[in-house]
Amino acid sequence: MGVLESKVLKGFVRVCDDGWNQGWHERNGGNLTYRMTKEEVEECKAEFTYDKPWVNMGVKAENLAGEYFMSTGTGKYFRNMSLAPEENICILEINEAGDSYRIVWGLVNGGGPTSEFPSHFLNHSVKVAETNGAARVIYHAHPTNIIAMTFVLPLTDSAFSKVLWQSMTECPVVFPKGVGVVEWMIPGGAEIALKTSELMKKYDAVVWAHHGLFVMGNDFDSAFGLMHTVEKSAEIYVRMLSMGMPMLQTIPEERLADVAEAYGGKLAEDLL
Ligand code: 2HA
Ligand code: ZN
Repeated sequence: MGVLESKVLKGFVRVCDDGWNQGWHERNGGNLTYRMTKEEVEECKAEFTYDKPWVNMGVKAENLAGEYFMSTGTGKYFRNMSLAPEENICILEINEAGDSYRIVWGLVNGGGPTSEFPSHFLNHSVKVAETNGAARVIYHAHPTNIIAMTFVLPLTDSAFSKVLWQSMTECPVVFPKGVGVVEWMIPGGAEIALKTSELMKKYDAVVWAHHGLFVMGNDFDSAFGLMHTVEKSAEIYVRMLSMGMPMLQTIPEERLADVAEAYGGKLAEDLL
């Protein structure tokens, strides 16, 4: 079976289509990376070529040496992914030092992986260590309401976590650890990558002020679901503020931990 017929590519492209349909990916906004399993690499390997040059990433993660990643291409549009995956997506091999990649499949008309690959790569490294290898997906999108919130709330982990937990009852269950917040920074480089990966040691979702959201997941469903849940909660909060009526009631702060606990989770109460 070839890459285009593989289940993993279909799952990858489905996230891109779903994100586009949610309105989170204007123009070339957003990016997605997936760390392939050994079995998936074996399944696709017949189509890999090893003649492209190694590219140094400016960041290093020894625990990702020799891994293979599927990545959206830099400058590519999410709305086009499903039309021509081989033009818009690539598979990368990481070298033995864990500091360079080479393209082994895809991007047939040229190009490279997402400009945010350094951020994705360091976040993968943090999450692989934390989850003992279970974590596979890093997803970045530009959801409208979470971005809007970064103009009116203090840019702190506690302010965002509390508002998001209180705006929809599912939230303390879905992300009991809360969310991290990175102040406005220039996207695409090592600096924002390091800052984000520091926060990813504590959280599975990190807000980039005036830009978007980064999430991790063990699989496509959990990464997409986390993005969707955070943005849905942000949307409810923004709509509530937009009604021009005073807030009469909300989920009691002192009960947030009980919601998480009812579903087996533990709320990061230090954020309250
Ligand atoms: O891929 O979203 O953060 C474009 C971006 C950069
Ligand atoms: Zn972005």
